[in-house]
Amino acid sequence: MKEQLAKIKSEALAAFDQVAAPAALDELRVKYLGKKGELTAVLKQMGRLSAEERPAMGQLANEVRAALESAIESASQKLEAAALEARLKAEALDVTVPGKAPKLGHKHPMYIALDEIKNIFVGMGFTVLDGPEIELAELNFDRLNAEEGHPSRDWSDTFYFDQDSRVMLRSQTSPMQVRAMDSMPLAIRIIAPGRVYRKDEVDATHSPMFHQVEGMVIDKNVTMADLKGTLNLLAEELFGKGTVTRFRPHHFPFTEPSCEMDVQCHKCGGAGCPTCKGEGWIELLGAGMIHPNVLRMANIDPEEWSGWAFGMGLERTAMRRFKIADLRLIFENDVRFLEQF
Ligand code: 2NL
Repeated sequence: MKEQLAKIKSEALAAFDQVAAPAALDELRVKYLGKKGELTAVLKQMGRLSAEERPAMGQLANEVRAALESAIESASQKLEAAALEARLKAEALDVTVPGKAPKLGHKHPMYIALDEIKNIFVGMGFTVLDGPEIELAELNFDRLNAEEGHPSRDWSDTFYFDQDSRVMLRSQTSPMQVRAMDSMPLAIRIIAPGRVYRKDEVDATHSPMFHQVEGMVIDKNVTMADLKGTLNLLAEELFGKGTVTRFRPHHFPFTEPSCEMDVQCHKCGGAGCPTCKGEGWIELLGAGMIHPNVLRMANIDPEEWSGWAFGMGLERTAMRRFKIADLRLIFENDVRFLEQF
């Protein structure tokens, strides 16, 4: 029995010394110290010993058990330390490696142009408005004097949400000015930039979503001279001092009289070149004196108040400002393109 115990002890200690994983160590613990383990089996034979032999053998067995238990404990600690060491190695962090600079984006040329336009108007005392892109046809069309059957109200031109053509994606930012007339005390000086939607196919000059900025002034004794003076100033600020403009008669349902403003081609000085398609002039915006019907529908007395308004496409303005040839570049947002401005 003594030899059996000595053999178990030396075998077990050697095995514990070799063990490489916690699961294997646990298996060995069961093998030697478990209920059906080798040491337990030897202890079960103690009954066969004489009363004189038993205490010494019992003590020896206890010593072997204690030795195995402490060996298991130290093997387990060794495994834990090794696991920690391996983890520290695997998760090592080199704090001296240079950082990766985050890639910065670039301000979009159209927003550069819009910010210039905003600055020009804010400098003249205008307020910048923002508003919903999903609009009531009532505000987008009816309140702007666009009668039933006006071509822009057609389903082939406008994105409607419902069969009754009452809710739509705004086709211009003018509904913002209508809201302003309803909610702001007079006099009013505002601009309303934003996205607008029309059912156009994508090509070099068209997109179903584009941006506009509209502006409006309502005050007493406002005339076409105020319109021309303010818009000429806008042209000079955008395209340089001395920029020559011209106003051509036009028609909009919401203004009377209406006009379009051209700027003389900066490339050829009006002689005609590829930039202005041989015209000598480039169309910049549409404008006019606010139609009395539009004022009346907002409960503003056209005998007492008058005003002017304008609308311009932002993509086209940015394209002209930065000599961009294709509208699609404006929407692709390729940083290699954006970084040029
Ligand atoms: C264009 C022409 C224009 C307006 C927009 C406007 C708004 C109200 C009343 C009267 Cl609330 N007019 N806006 C006026 C004239 C022209 O836009 O060619 N836009 C791209």
